Amino acid sequence: MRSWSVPEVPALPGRGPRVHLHDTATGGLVPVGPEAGTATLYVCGITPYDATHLGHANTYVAFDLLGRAWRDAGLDVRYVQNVTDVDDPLLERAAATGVDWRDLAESQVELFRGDMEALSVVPPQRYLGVVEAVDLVAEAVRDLLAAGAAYRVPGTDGGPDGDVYFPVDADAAFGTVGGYDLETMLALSAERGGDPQRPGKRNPLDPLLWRVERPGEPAWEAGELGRGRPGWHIECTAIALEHLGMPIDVQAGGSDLVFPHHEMGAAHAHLLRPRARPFARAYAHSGMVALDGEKMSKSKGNLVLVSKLVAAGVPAAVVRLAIVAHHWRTDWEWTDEVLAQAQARHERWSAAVAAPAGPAAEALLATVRERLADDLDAPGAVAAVDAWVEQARTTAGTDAQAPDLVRRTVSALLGVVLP
Ligand code: 5CA
Ligand code: ZN
Repeated sequence: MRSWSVPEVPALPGRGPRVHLHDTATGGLVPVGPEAGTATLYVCGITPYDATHLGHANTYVAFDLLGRAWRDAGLDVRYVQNVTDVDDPLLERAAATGVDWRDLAESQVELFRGDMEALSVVPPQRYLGVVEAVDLVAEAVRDLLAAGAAYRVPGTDGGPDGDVYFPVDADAAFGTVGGYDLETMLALSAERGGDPQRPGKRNPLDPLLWRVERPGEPAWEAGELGRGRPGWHIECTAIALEHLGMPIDVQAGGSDLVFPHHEMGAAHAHLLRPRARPFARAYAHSGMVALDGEKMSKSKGNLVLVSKLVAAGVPAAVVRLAIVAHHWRTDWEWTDEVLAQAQARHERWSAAVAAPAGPAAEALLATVRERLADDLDAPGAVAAVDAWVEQARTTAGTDAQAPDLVRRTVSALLGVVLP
C-alpha cells in the first residue's frame, strides 16, 4: 500500500558514531546495525480501527530517530512496516458502526499518513497491509504445518473445525524475548488478543495462526488451510521474512507488544528458518504515552490526536519536539504543560537559528550525534541544543554559519523543523 511522502533531511558534515540501543531480550545496550552497509528495521504498524493518537506518534517518532541516526552513521536503511487491516478489533468496530471494514481501515490509514507526514517521519520503503500479504501468511502457515510446528484445533461453541495454532513448546528459545514467567505470560496473553482458555490447545499460550472462515467475516482461499484469515503474530513474521530476510537488525514496537506479539513472532520465525536464528538481533520497545493517568488507547478512548492538535493551530514540529523531549523507553503523560514547554522551546530555538550569527556549533553537532547513538538519548540531545540556544542568547556569537548548522542538525537528527 502507499506510504507517505519523504521529508527533507538536510545534509550534515561528517558522520555519526555507531548506534547502540537497549535490547529487551538481553536487557542491555547493544550495537545495532552493521558497521557498514544496510541496516534492517521492522516496526509494527497500526491496527486502523480508530484515529491514530499521540501514543502511536511517540512509537513511530522513536524509531524514526533510529533510522536517522543510522543514515547519519553512513548506513542504508531498509525499513518495513505493516498495517493490521484485518483483525478482530477492526471487524468489531466496523460491525458496530455499520461501516465496511475496508473503508474504515482505509480512512484511518489515510489519517495516519497525514500524521506521519506532519511529524516528518521518514516512511518505510515497504508499507504493507495484511490484506496484501494474505498469500504470504498462508504460505508461512502451510510451511509450519509441514514442519510439524502447527496443529489444527476442533471447533468449539458450534464454530468450525480447523483453526490452526502454533505450539510454543516447539521453540527452545520461547520466552527469551520478554523473559516473563508463566503466570505473567498467561495474564498478558488473555489481555492482549490471546485465547488461553480455548479448549483443545496443547499449551494455553499457543497462538492462532489461521482462523477458518466464520459467517460474515472476510476470508481468503488458502489451499489446504481452507478459507480463512491470518492470525496476528504470523502476519508480522511472514512480512518481515519476505521483505527483510533474517535475522533482522531491529524488531520494534511499543512496550505493549513485547508479549505476546514479539515473543510469538520470534518463535514463528525460529521454526520457519531454523538455520537463520535469531529472528532479530535486537528487540526495541518504546514507552507508552498516557492521558489522565491511563495508557492512551483506542479501546479506552482517552486519545489526543496529532491531527486535532495540528488543526487547532499547534505546529506539528512542536508536537514532535514534545515527543523527543522524553526518552523513547520511558512511559510519560501528555499534559497541557508538556505542550506549553514544547511550544516555548520551539520559539526559543527558532529565534536563535534566525539570528545572523551565533556561537560555534560544531561541538553541538558532535554532542547531539553522541547522545543519539547512546540509546537514542533525545532528551540529552535536546538539552545540548538548549545549552547552545542559551549561549546564543547571552553571548554575542560571531559564527555566521552556526545558526544554519544548528537548524540542519535539529532537522536532520531530531526531525524537528525550525522555521
Ligand atoms: N497492529 C498492531 C501491531 S502489528 C498494533 O499493535 N497496532 S496498534 O494500533 O494497537 O498500535 C500501533 C503501535 O503503536 C504499536 O507499536 C503499539 O505498541 C504502539 N502504541 C499503541 N498505544 C500506544 C501508547 N499509548 N503509547 C505508545 N505507543 C503506543
Ligand atoms: Zn506486529
